[in-house]
Amino acid sequence: LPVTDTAVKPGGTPRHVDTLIIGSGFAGLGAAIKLVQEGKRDFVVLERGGEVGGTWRDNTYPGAACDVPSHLYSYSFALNPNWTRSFSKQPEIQNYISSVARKYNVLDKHVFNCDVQEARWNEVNARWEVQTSQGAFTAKIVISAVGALCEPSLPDIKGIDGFEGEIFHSARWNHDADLTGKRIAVIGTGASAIQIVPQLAAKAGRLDVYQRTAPWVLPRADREYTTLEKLAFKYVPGFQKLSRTGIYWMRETQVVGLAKAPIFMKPLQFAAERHLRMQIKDRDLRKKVTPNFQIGCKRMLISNNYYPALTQPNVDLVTDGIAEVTANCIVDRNGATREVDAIVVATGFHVTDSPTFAGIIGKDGRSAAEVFEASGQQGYKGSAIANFPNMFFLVGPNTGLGHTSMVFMIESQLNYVIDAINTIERNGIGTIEVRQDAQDVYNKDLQDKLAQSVWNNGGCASWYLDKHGNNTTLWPGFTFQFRNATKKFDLAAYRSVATRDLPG
Ligand code: N01
Repeated sequence: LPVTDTAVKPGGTPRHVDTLIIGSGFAGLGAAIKLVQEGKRDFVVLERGGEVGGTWRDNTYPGAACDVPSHLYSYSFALNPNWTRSFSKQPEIQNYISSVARKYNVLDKHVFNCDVQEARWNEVNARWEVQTSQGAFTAKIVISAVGALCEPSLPDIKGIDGFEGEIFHSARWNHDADLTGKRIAVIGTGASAIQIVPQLAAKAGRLDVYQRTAPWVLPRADREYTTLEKLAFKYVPGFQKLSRTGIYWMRETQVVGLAKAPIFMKPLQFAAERHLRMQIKDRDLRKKVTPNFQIGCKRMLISNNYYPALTQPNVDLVTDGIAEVTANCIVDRNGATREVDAIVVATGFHVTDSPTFAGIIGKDGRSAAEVFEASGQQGYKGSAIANFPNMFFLVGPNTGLGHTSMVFMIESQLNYVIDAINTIERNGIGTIEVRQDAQDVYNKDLQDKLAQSVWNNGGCASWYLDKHGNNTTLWPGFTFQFRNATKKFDLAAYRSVATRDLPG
């Protein structure tokens, strides 16, 4: 993709835009498209990578694929009749996102390889001042669309920095490293790791999988679409929408069990237990991979080849914990030492403690990191946060999901944020900020609901919870309830100042 906007130079006069979008994954790209559709052209998208795609651009590890069916995991306004299989692989999803960016003609609004270092609210000028690796910008409105799963979390293990072999995070795969025949360790057994392990098992001389917590794994109903289905998706009116609606409701039924009544999760637990029994015959190994928490508490994983990979003669599941890494070995807590040539760190992301929070400085000079430290990561409808005027968040606090498509949530937020921007324009508003009391009431309700959920009570530690044990990431209801809540921008929940009344 071309870098089409190089108008900004370090040290030059800041470039001013009405709206500045940070990030161009599903959320930021969607915002750009919606702004254009509303006839708004005075905006820019700052993207630290070299192309659109966000997490789907970054996660190129072998086996990377989505665990939500593609016909649902796509924009409602850009359905893709050409998906080749039920659960698409990363290259196909990345191609889809790139093709949407081209089709809707928004690439010339992007500044690629542009790392946003700081966004600071200037109260006097009622502007955001944004410092980037490609110079300074100012904007009336900022839309933060950086995503929740974008900052790799590296394990704090003694000696790991001194490891002399190949070492990289799952989201920063080193494709130049030839791992064929090598002794490899994978740290972690989350959604990324269970896709990587079967691929590495097929090529490694020896593969050690370091498991801290055994995940629940369900069968993956993945298959290539038949020619007939492909034709139907393309040519039979309504077929694709029908399929999308079917998937939506099938997934949505899980909410009852996840958010309210764990008894409804029992059928899924039986399915997972059966899957384990069928795929692993060795009793000791089976015991090691049997989870010790309620299904759904952590992200439920789906795979048909993870358990079989663990049974391969060249694969060992290590559950003794890691005490230390040396120049060429991993030492477990029992003192056993395993030599390795490469370590794949599949240890997830900084979600509730993202380093990006430190670079957003709000109204009273406090950063988002400081605000969240004091009161937890709270927002209003996941889209606005008190203390951060004229800033909207996509995939903000409590908009995450453990069961279905994030694209649905993103599109709900897009409705809300675009309606907010139109409201600001229509009413001649200069600054707008969600009222603290509205945010507090909203969060009290969320937390009351989350208190009944399996995510909070299921006996696990997960990235859904922050360091205080609060669930600041997940939406606790049906996604159509979030869609309803974000249908219209509710100005009454905000405090605003008209442009004509601003001091400047
Ligand atoms: O990360 P994770 P992920 N020492 O945080 C372990 C989405 N996603 O990249 O469970 C040893 O889930 C940690 O152990 P524990 C999806 O939403 C989707 O896999 O904390 N181990 C865990 O096993 C997903 O939830 C798809 O005890 C350590 C693993 O590392 C999210 O991304 C594919 C450790 C981290 O798992 C993140 O998934 C991929 C340490 N110090 C990702 N620190 C699909 O759609 C952590 N661990 C298919």
